Amino acid sequence: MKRFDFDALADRVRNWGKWGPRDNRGTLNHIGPDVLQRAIAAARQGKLFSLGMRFEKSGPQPEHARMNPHLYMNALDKIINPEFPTSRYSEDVVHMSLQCATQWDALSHVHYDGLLYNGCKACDVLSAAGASRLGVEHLAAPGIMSRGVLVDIARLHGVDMLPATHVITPDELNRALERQGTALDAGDILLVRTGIIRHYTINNDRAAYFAGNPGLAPECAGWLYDHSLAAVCSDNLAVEVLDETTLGGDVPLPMHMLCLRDMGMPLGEMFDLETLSADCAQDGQYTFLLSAPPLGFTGAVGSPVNPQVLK
Ligand code: UVW
Repeated sequence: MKRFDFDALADRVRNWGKWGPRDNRGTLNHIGPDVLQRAIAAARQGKLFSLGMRFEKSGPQPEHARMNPHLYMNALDKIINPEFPTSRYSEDVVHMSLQCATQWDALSHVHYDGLLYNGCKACDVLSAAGASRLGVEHLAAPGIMSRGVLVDIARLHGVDMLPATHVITPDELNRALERQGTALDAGDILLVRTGIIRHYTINNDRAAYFAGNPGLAPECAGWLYDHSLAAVCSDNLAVEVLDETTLGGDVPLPMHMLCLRDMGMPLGEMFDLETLSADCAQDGQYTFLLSAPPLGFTGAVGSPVNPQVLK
């Protein structure tokens, strides 16, 4: 994206100061009691779904990328009390990149021109010990819960999976919602389905999952802002399209910058929307209660999550 166009859009969507100078939650502030009541009302059938990948050694990250989870037992079959030797316990440890599979990006994840969301100076906030502002712990409490809305772009085009080069426009988001008969409200969390996760979850092909991704065009940041959404998630790696224009333009990863840094909108990535998509197509209900609290790692710039949907 050209820096000139980018700057105009960034100015338009910037939410700095809107929820106070010490705010760490950005657009999640759109989720108030009314929004939560509406979210609860969307759970009416008693159908439960997980949108989380498994966290395991054979996870989605290819070699030389982020670290897939490595789990080992640090206490194995241990006796609790020698007087009762048949009562035992085990414990485990995991080494992993916090952003290796289904995850949230916190508002401290990216920045440009030396500033993070709300005008926080990167040099003051970021250190090897973590982020002193805008860390994921602020998303973990009181959590991330709202009405979720699936917008199924793959189904709009009648395919299981969009091609890696597909750039989703605001017009396509509108057309998919219209086709589904779904209306958005302020505070909703949008789940954008591209189907690209099937490369990993169904075809077991990590390389294809990581070889370019369909996703949102940078212009969609303005659309998300205009709808006062609380967050946006997708089944792809980065919510935004990953191609030479977004990785190599004047502003690399423009949606990340516009959403996280300017708007203060958390990004949810690698959400597995396949089972949910099939169910929504079958019953015509594309709205639901979504609960997706990250783990409260203090100072972390992202977190694993097991998002849950209740219809
Ligand atoms: C990418 O992998 C590009 O996105 P993120 O850093 O948000 O995971």
